[in-house]
Amino acid sequence: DDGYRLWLKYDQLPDARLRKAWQAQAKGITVENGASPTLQTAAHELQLGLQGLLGRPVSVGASGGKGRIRLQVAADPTLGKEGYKISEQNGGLVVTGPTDAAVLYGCFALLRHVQTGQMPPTAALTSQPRVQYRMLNHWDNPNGTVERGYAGSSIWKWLELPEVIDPRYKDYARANASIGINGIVVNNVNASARYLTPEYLRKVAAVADVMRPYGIRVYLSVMWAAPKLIGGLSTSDPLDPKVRQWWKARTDEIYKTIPDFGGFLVKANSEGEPGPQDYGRNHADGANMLAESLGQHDGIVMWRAFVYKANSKGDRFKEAYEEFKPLDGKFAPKVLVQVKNGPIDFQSREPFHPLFGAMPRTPLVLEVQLTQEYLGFATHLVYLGPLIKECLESDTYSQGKGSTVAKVIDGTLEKHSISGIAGVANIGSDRNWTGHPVGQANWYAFGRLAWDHTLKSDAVAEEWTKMTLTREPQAVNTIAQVLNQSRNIYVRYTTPLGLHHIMGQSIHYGPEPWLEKSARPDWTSVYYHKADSIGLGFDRTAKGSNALSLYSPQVRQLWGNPATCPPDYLLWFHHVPWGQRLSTGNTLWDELTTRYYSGADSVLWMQQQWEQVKPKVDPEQHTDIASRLRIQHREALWWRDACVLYFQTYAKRPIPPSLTPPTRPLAEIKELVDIYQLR
Ligand code: BDP
Repeated sequence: DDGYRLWLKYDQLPDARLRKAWQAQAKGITVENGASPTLQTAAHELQLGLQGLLGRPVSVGASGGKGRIRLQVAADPTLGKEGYKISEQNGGLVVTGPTDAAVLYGCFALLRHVQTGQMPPTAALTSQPRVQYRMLNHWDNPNGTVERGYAGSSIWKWLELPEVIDPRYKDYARANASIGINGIVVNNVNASARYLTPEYLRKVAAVADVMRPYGIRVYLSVMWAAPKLIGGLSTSDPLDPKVRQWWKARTDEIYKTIPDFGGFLVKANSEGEPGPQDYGRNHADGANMLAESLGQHDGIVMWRAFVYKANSKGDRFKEAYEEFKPLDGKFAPKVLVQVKNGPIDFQSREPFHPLFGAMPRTPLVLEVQLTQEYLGFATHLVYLGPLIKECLESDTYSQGKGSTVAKVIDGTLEKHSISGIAGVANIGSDRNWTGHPVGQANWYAFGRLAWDHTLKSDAVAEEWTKMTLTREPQAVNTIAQVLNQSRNIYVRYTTPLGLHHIMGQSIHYGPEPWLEKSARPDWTSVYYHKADSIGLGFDRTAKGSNALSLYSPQVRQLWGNPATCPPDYLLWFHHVPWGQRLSTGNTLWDELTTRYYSGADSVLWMQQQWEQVKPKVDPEQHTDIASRLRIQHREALWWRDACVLYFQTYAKRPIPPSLTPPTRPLAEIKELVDIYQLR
């Protein structure tokens, strides 16, 4: 098994009783209400899946009859626009939904039900998405490279499009539709203006044609300076009438080429990208101009809040908040502001971004990263379900207890009519799509949680495992446990207790806590960990940068006191003396070293668990993951030794006697980093 089929594996159900029960219910598929491309797709997907799972032909047609599954588009106010219902009517199953796409989602849900070994439902199964725009963001470039992509090159073959349609595009669409993703931004946020040229729009349109039957709309990241770069104008000032006119004409052109175009994603005035501030305007001026250019078209603007000024003397943690909070209420109705889960940048654990709950008048999109930029690329096994859930469940207290990030972004807290969530894709041209086979679980979990953020991440892990790796209950259990622990394990051997941003410069791989100089101070490690002879950690209380003041009083109170601050966030907010006793009973130094050691040891535990399931998993997949786990252990030791020895130069304390001190000196490890970074 080379992993290409992802979780859409429809191998025959081993349980004959189950097969029989389903066979009686699924003799054929009847499509009512004509045959739009999406309904046809739904019927075809259901047919494909059922034939595989049940091991016999399933016909598709317009006629009825006993034992056939009926697909039916029917108004149902309880289902929203995209919700589905699978129920029994007159002895047969009916998949209904108010739109074609809803029926498609219902078909995939039905397949999931069968594939995870459940009997035909006795009560109706209904579900509707809690978030409206469920987006994958590709950071893919015209030349086929992928920014922070670790699974080969881009799946989009721009040079060959629009004539050559790689069959992968359709398989990609199927996978996304099966988990409810309904929008894709095809290009990098560090955008090339090229995508707005007629030549490229034709290419993007060809991709959109493949996505459309699967209910997926295509979006573009835009380069702010496009009017200058490709429009021949002398400015990109959003308030300049010529610039406005240029965008309006461009947008109309886009909709002529792609009638269901979704809209724009914008990174502006961030990390050197141009933006409205270059002309003395603000983010709202820029976003509103683009929203205006969309006119009557059914499109949106997602404006990113990932900004931090060059040469800032402050704390990077606060910068997006300081720039965006004052703009709350100033954005046009079609604008959503897209905010990363945490205030710095996709670290292995971050407190939730203080903008959540702080911009009640603006719909906020939660952006999470599936590509593991700071989480071991495609080498380390890290299941991100728990990370995503941790953010969604964080309580902002913005309207009292229970004002979770989930309720902020699904629009229920502030009663917004539009809502969105975005995952930065981890997909590439590798045969198995994601490099690490478990990367597929992150794509999967994102989609499932985007649809319904109340799902439990461990239940999603189990579901994915059953659909992808094995159906044997004991093995499913073992693998799901590994998945569920994996993120905490990664945090322990890299950045325990709230350490952050101490990784290798630029590449963002491996440890480099000693990094003191970079193009900007907030790209170094020492900026964040602040190790000295007294202790470790970034004081963000009122005595320090006071970033804590950006949160609601309840959050501030909890995190602002080192005694009540959860150990996982401790060094995010406090400079803690090495000898300070923590709630765990250990001193900071002992706790830190113990976590580094137990994290690295836990990778051995993961290896043992993986060995146990060997007879139950495809051999090719098993070997691949086992090999990657060996790298992971070697690199966990690298992180452990690097960090323990480096911080020891400040703490000047012995490694606790229960742990075996590293055998290699710090100097040797520093050289290792140089080799990795090819410096
Ligand atoms: C950082 C990445 C950088 C991205 C940037 C972003 O290092 O490559 O361009 O985020 O999100 O994580 O814009």
